[in-house]
Amino acid sequence: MAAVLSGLGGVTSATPAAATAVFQNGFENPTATVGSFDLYSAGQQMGVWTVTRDDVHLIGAGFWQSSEGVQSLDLDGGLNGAIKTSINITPLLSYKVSYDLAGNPASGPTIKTGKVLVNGNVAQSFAFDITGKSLSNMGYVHKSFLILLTTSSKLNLEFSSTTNPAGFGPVLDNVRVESCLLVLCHGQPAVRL
Ligand SMILES: [Ca+2]
Repeated sequence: MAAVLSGLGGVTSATPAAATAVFQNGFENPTATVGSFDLYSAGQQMGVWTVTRDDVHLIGAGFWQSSEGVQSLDLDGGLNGAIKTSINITPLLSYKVSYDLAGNPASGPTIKTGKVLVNGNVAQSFAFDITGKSLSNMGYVHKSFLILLTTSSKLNLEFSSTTNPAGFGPVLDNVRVESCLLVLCHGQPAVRL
C-alpha cells in the first residue's frame, strides 16, 4: 500500500496542485458579435479550436442563453461543422471529458445529433431534443465520459455534428478535461487507446 501511495504521489506532483482541470474552454474567445453570431469555416482557428469541417457559428453574448460565461457554439454554421483541439495529458491516467449540450432552438430538426472523437475514435455519440426549448431556456444538459490513453500524451478532442438536415445544430459550452487524480471519477473508461 505504501508503495502504491508513493507511486501515485509521484504522478500527482507532475500536475499543478491547484488545478482541477487540465483543460477548460467555454467558447469565450475570440469575442463574437454581441447579440449575433460569427461564422468560422474549415481551416480557421477559433481560440484554442480549429474548425475541421465545413463551418460553425460562434454565438455572441445576448443571442441565446449560455451555460458558462456569455458565449457558446452552434456546431452547425450553414453545414455540419466540427472543431478540434489538442490537450497535453499523462498516459495511463484516466481523464473525465465533460461538456454542456443543448440545441439551436430556432429551427428543426427537433433532434440535434453529433459525436465526440478522441484521437480519431468515437468516444461518445450525443443527441439533444429541442422540444420546449427557447433562446432564453436552452435546457443545457451535462454530458461526460472517461478516457484512458495508454501511450499517447496528446488527447486530440473533436466535436462533430451529424444533425440532418444541417444548419441549426447541437450547441456546446463549458468543455472540460479533468484528471481522475484530481476529481472522483465513477465508472469505466469509454475509450482505451
Ligand atoms: Ca461559454
